[in-house]
Amino acid sequence: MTTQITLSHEDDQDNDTAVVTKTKPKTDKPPLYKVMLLNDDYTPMEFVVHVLERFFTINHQTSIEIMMTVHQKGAAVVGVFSHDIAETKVTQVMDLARKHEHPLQCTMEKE
Ligand code: TYC
Repeated sequence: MTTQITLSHEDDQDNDTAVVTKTKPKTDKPPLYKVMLLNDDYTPMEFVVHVLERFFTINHQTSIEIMMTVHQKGAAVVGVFSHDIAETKVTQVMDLARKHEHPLQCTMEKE
């Protein structure tokens, strides 16, 4: 992104019109995405715990707690990642759920 600045009359020594072009440093951080698990009535609790341990590297006790939060509240954020990593996690969860014929839903959303 560039910004053009037209100098005011006082700054313009030769009473000409000067244009300065600045280049903005590219420091914008990449956006992050929340990955969420949604509750349903059929996916076994043990399967959800397994998914959290396997794809999100969450320990057994914490996985049980997160699974119970989803079960009771309807949804929970299970991790925050770059766009590509979040997309991979969602695909991994959805593929395994489909393979086991569970209706588990995993979604991502910009933070
Ligand atoms: N509600 C499910 C049950 O009672 C368990 C469950 C938890 C399902 C979390 C999905 O993301 C989920 N078997």
